[in-house]
Parts: sequence; C-alpha cells; structure tokens
Amino acid sequence: MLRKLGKVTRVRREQEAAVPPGQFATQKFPVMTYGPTPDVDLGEWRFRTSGLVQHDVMLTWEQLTGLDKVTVEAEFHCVTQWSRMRNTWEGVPFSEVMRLAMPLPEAKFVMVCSYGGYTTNLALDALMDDDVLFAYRHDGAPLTRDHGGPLRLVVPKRYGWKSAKWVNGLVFMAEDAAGFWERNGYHMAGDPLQEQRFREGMR
Ligand SMILES: Nc1nc2c(c(=O)[nH]1)N[C@H]1C(S)=C(S)[C@@H](COP(=O)(O)O)O[C@H]1N2
Ligand SMILES: [Mo]
Repeated sequence: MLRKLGKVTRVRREQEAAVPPGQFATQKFPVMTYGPTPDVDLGEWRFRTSGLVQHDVMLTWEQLTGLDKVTVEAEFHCVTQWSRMRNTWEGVPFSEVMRLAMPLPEAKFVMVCSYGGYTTNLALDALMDDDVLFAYRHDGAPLTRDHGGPLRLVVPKRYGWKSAKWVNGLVFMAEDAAGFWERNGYHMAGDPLQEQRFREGMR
C-alpha cells in the first residue's frame, strides 16, 4: 500500500509477511560485513550515477537528504538464514534517484557500488519496487556505521547481500554482470521466496 503524505511516502505490508523457506526469524540485528567498515566524512561524501543514464548525477549529502523521503516497513533476510521480520527504514525512494538520473531504455541491470569497493548487481525492475530505498535511518535512529551508515541500499525482496551498505553509486548496464558475492557463487537474482542462494555448479 502506498500513501503519499506530502513529500513523505509510507510503504506498509498489508499483512504480516511469512518467514521464507530455509530461514528462521530473529529479533537481533547481526552485523554482516566482509572486510573493513568504511568511515566517510559527510562533507566529502558523494553519490554518483553512471553508465546507461541520461544524467551522470552527482549528489552531496545535503542534496541526497533534501530529496523526497519514504518510510518502509519490511523484513530483512540474510542468506546465512536469519530473517529480521520487522524493520522500519527511512530514506530516499530508489525511484526518486531514478527521476534525476533517467536511465536509458536499454538499461536493464544495475551495479550497486559502495565505499570500500563492495559491489552487487540487481535487475532494474527489482529496484523499481516501491519498497526499495536508500536508507539513512533504521527503527527510529540514525543508521549506524556498522549497518551501512551514512547510507545503504535496502531491497527487502532480495537476500541481504543485495542491500549494499555505504552505497556511493549506481552503474546502469544493458547486460547483467556479477558483483562481489555473485562472482563468488551467490545467485545473480537472490529472491528469498525462491531460495535463490547460490548459483548452479558453485557450492
Ligand atoms: N558494503 C557492504 N554491504 C553489505 C555487506 C558487506 O559486506 N559490505 N554485507 C551484505 C550482507 S551479506 C548482508 S546480510 C547485509 C547485512 O546488513 P547488516 O550488517 O546491517 O545486518 O549487508 C549486505 N551489504
Ligand atoms: Mo548476508
């Protein structure tokens, strides 16, 4: 359900979501990070779009946080089998950044890039869902650095590795290409309802 409240939108589940197959629900919010945790000064922080877009957008922190806002209530599923079923994320809707970047018709996939070099790939269609956002708050508090602050992508309908922490850019592509975990055998799409954990022939 989507309800416009001026420039703030709320995206709520119609009903309690079920725990996906092979997952267990936890109240905890573990930190899952490969490698060091980046520390970026907000004055230096930048977000960029490139590739198959009409506009190579470059946003400062002030510009990003001045965009339309969304509050999303959603579950979060890590491929290591924990699911945190209730989360309230606040940030900028993915579609709002698309409005600025204007992907070309041939753009079908996106490489999401982060400070520290982490990458993950997603279909543009999956990112255009109304529950996808760039989050800077979680459960009523500023997003901590451990959990991806100042800004992370959140894609509730994909496994957690697609929700890139410390996000700093998007590259629009015609063909799919593997990001960090996808090169290491994780699934290209990663839908928890279909248990798309690993790719055939790998693991
Ligand atoms: N930049 C970056 N983003 C990342 C990761 C990472 O290692 N680096 N780990 C991913 C994985 S596997 C998961 S499950 C979630 C975990 O988010 P959390 O640490 O906030 O629980 O972040 C994802 N995003
Ligand atoms: Mo994960």
